[in-house]
Amino acid sequence: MSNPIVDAAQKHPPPERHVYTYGTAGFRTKADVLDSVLTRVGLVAALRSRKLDGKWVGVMITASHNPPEDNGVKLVEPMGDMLEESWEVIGTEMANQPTPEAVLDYYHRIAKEQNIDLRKPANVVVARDTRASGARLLGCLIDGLKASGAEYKDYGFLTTPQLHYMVRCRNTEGTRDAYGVPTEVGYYEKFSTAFKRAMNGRKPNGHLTVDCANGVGGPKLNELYKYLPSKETGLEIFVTNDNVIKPEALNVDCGADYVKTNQRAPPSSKTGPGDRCCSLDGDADRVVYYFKDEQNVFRLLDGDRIATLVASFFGDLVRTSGLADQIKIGVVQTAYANGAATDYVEKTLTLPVTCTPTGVKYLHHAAQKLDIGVYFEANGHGTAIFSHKTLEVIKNYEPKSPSEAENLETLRACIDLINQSVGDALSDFLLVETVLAHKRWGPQEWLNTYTDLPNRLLKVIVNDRNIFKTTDAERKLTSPEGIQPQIDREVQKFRQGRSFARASGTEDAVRVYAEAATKAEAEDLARKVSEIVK
Ligand code: 16G
Ligand code: ZN
Repeated sequence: MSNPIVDAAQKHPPPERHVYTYGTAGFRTKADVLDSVLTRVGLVAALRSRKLDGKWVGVMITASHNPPEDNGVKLVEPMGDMLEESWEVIGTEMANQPTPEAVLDYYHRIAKEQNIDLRKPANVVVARDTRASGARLLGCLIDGLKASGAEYKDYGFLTTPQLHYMVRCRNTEGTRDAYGVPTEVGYYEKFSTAFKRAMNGRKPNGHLTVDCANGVGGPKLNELYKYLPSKETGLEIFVTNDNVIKPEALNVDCGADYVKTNQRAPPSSKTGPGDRCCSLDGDADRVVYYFKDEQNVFRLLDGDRIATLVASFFGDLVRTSGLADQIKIGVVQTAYANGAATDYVEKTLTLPVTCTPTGVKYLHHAAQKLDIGVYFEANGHGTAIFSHKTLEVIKNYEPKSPSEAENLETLRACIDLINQSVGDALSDFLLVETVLAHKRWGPQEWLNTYTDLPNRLLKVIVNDRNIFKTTDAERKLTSPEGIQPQIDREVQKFRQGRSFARASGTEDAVRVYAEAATKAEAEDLARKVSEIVK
């Protein structure tokens, strides 16, 4: 007798001898080997939703900043968090089941082990970025969802953070924690209204050029911008690289990853000195700023800079609203954060810094432990989140003066302006524009807050990257044995030297980061450490 799950798995068989891993950003690889994975992710999503009593879970089809021929898929928890770690293992095991019958057996095994009642409803929200393979992969996913009897809501094209937003909205609808209206219009209205409130009559100083990586962020920004008419807000945005009709242009010579990795503006950029620019990545969950200075030199304002800017702004707002005794702010970084940024937060802003391993979920979890947690990876992934207690404090506080009242109102508006479910390039750049307008800063004043230590990132191809194990938030290697003492000895020879090596979670390589007092020393240190690792 035929079984719908066996049939679906049969319809989308895996290629031979391919091993899949649910990594830091879900499954991600060449799109043409992902059909079977998508069908099985549909099954896992249904199980996960049933495990959580039918709450909505999300499935996003995207490969972010990867080249156009790649694709990927990741699962989103009911409040918009990344999938719980034990379920990443389930995802991996499901993807690697050899036969349709094994898929069915595994499905039932998980249901049994996890005490999942398969008669319960399952609810899944799905969306995708603009990749050419997206439509086909969506079909594979839906076959899996249907086979497991899940209800699903397909939002079509969304940015990754919009999908996270929809999931959170759907699960909080009608409750005290209602996050918003789970529609695209609801998203635009929420963030544009919050921006206007947060600006409170201020106007941005000059225009902003936004490079959308030729990804889904382009059309979505154009839509959002309709809710922020420049006549009313003073926000003048030039949207560039927003061509999604040509999917082969995605992330090519543009986007946040290009800018951060090459430390230069996209070749198509035509901006002049002092013009503010920012670049999103292919699914709009990352943003970095940059500009050309008076000498026409490219200057990057990366995730570290956004974190310091935002943390300093919240520090001011909390103080000037009269809440400094009740709310503590902290910054969460990874080992890639420039030493000068860490120093600036600790010594100038006098705020505590936590360091976590690479990957949004680690930063997010660490930030959840703080009253206000500002977290950003240097590459531009990040946001700020407010604890439940902090939200209550801010909601209930009675200001003692007109100036406290005004600052409190700005703080309240910022809570709505920030996508609390995940780092969101669109919401992040509106926040940066807000802070710059309040501080009356241009990009040069922002850059002047501290001077980055020269640094170098290298990719080292090794025989087996899995032998590289780290501790101390990836800052030290525990395996292979004997390597860390050699790195330490090298580092000591350099002024302001710091270096670490870690296995990439997304590529078959080890990454080596080094910083030191001068560019030449940073390069030299990175090279020496790479030699040790090889
Ligand atoms: C993934 C992570 C990103 C991290 C990157 C590191 C998410 C959503 N994305 O793209 O945060 O910076 O991996 O890549 O968590 P690596 O391990 O290859 O250096
Ligand atoms: Zn991304």
